[in-house]
Amino acid sequence: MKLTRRNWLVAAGGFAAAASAMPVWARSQVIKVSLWDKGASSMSMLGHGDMMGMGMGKMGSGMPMAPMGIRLSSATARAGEVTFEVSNASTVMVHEMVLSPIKDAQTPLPYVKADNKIDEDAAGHLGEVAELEPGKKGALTLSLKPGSYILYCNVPGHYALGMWALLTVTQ
Ligand SMILES: [Cu+2]
Repeated sequence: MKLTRRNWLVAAGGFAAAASAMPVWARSQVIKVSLWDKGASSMSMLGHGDMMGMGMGKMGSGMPMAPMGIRLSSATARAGEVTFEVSNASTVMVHEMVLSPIKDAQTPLPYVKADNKIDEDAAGHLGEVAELEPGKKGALTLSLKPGSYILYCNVPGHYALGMWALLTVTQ
């Protein structure tokens, strides 16, 4: 298009309208991640994670029984830059968020039973917001390809007690 003064104004006007109609996250998407637990009572369940069996492919996170979990503002994102704004909603416990790719929601993640945690290196560690004190926040920005991902807390015992959530990234 030849930019005469008149159609330049039209183009600029159109751009301004499109830009104002476009949500802020259109370029860099933001997913809010809340790391939660049921307070002091959930601490008594630590060490029983294996018995509880709330890891992926077993019982879903967010089940009423789970004493802790990860809540996402969106379980899907478009491929590209994604910013995870992570807040530890706990009043008593340190939590963190680690991101790994997964094949599907049934294949178990590599788990180190002795440590009661995921083998992050074997799972494929894409990034993390490590060990947030209660009430603290952190952020992580990654460029994600289409596929399935899992976000989990790898503080010993927490994954098995339900601290994980799935994220699907689409084209
Ligand atoms: Cu945790």
